Amino acid sequence: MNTDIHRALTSDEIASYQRDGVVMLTEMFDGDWIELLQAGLATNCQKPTNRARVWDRDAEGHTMFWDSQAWQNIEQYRRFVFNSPAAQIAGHLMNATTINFFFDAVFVRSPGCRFATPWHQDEPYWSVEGYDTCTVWMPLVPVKRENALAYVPGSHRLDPVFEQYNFGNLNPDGKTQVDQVDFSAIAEASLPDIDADPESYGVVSWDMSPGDCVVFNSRIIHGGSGKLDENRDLRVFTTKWLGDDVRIKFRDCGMDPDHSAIMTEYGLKPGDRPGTDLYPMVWSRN
Ligand SMILES: O=C(O)CCC(=O)C(=O)O
Repeated sequence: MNTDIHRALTSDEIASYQRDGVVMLTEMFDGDWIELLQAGLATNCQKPTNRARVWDRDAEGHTMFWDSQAWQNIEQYRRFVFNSPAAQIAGHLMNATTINFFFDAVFVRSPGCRFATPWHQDEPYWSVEGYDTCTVWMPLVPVKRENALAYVPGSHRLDPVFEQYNFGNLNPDGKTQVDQVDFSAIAEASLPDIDADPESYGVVSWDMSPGDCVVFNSRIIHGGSGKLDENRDLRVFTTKWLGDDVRIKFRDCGMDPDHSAIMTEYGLKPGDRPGTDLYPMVWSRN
């Protein structure tokens, strides 16, 4: 298994990430990493964490399953977090001195699932704050551009606090203990209506194969994905990474996922640099 970066990032790729807040990188992970993650995901789906839930179940039984922070229980995820090139890729794109791991999340759509993820940013929901946060989004099966996650380039630099979707609403089984957010008291603007005119927002997405990844700044507006043909599923593994300016923040509007309780248990408080075994430092420039 190749633990080194599979190929050097080009200066154009780094510039695209810095300018647009998103870049698609082809052939960054060799087949061994994909097989490892596929095995990990199979275990994860059989033994979900207590955070897991179905986000959507339609009348025909198509589902979208989500889980998060399973890496401590799933050996394959742990190996990926500590040994794969993902942290190094994040470090180079964010021009970081150190990279800490934040958490994993999986998005599993059954064949024919039409569910599209609502447009949103990530970082405003999180129990941390910082510009240098990113996600590595990896499909473990081939995905067509129209079914892959989509992004609004440059939107990571928008200033307003947006009124955003409460993902706690995605819960057809009525599972309790779901993280809730309510941005209404702090929102300065509505989230733009991207679907009304995707072209005018310059929305991008890509055809992707296993081994490719999209890295996106956690403040970029992203959504879509899904709308699958009956013979296509979509299994996505994501990891979230923290660069230099990130600090713990507990938000009055709620957090999703809300790590405030476990952070407190680990002695982390607002203003601290995320660390400890919960958010291990995985890469440093030296
Ligand atoms: O893949 C998806 O549908 C959603 C992914 C997402 O929103 C994320 O990783 O932040």
